Amino acid sequence: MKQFPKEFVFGAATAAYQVEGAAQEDGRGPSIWDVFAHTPGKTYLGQTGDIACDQYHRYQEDVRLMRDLGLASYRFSIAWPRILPSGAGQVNQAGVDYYLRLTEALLEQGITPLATLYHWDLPQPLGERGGWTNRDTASYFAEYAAAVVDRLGDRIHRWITLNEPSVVAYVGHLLGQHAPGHQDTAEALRVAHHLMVGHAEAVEAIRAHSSLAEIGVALSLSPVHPADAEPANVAAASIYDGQLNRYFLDAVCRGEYPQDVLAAYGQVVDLSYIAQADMNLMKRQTIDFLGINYYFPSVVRAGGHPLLVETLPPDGPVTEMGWPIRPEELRDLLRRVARDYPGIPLYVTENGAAFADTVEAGRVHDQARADFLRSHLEACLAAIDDGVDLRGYYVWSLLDNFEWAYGYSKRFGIVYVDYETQQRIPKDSALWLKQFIAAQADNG
Ligand code: IFM
Repeated sequence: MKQFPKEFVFGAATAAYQVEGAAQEDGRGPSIWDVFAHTPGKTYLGQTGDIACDQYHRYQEDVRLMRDLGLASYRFSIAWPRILPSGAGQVNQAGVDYYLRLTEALLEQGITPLATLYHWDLPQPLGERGGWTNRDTASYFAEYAAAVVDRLGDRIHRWITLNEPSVVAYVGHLLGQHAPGHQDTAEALRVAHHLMVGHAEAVEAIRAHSSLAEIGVALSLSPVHPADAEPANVAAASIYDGQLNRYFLDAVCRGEYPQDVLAAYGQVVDLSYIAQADMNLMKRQTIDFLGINYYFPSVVRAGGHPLLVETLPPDGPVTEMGWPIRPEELRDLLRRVARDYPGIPLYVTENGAAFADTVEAGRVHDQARADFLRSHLEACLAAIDDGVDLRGYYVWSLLDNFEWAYGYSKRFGIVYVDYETQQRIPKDSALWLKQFIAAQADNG
């Protein structure tokens, strides 16, 4: 295999609610995910993130694991309700201290922190005031971002505002499978817009509070293909691509929304909440890098609902999530983004796979995951060869963790977690990745 550029960053990613646990410790307030997960019937077997991987208490062990694997960077998220238990107002110093401890531990090992400010754990008090349907939440988010950057910005220089705003909007507010569990088209579209305003307000606030900050956003991007050449299906694929991908890409990279998507939305909902002043704000903000979370592409045909398409079942190999394994599409996606939004450095901020792992004599033989990682890293290399300015790759995830509505039933980690004992076991894929990273360094 060819070599990655010397400065290419190999990292691993997690998110606060999925790994930290300690849900009620040191003044952390409740989030919409605490409430959702504790509502009967919302998650697999009613599982919650109360304990998760207990990283809150075990971060030192996890940092040592990262060092042993040769990872250069850790992407984690900061829990808004640890910093501001009511969502706004008084900062909870104990929450800040946790992230100071984690960051210090990373820096001591030469591991660069990449902090996500919002990975879905909205403080419940803000949820009760409408959450992201309320325009005020965007401003509260910027205040929270400023409070965090004031306290951690001397040590953390790379920030991601939002993780996967499309998932927040559509899975949380249209499909109802994530917190807050609503199923309302108009609400989902309003949320999508307010997230983009929140991103823009946060970028402005972070820049005002730190001259060192490099700011990006992590978008979940999924290539969309029509099932066939039927004009209705081609049109549906194009709008779905606009809804999932272009809406968010255009907002963060160009400060505007795609006209065809606005026209489609305008047919089903009143878009008068999109204020010109907010669009002007979005236009003024730029990002320093774009994070791409890539898992799988979709093949679709027109569905019954103007904004919901029918997704065809995958026809090749799939992961434990039922997601098709298509590494070549990552190369195409990176090329497309680099072509359509030139001049923005890219990172793959999430990529990985769930498989049904088992422990045998103290080892986890997850060859399928190692193959998945190898093929997707090859796709990254090919994209770099094509001229794409790709600067890093973060595997999702460092650890098996709380997979949202699926609870602990899906394992995405390169490190196995025994949830009874909290024992960590690096899987074969982690050992493969370690060798791969070491070989890159040796040849560099
Ligand atoms: O676990 C999630 C993560 O929180 C966001 N991106 C997708 C992952 C796998 O579903």
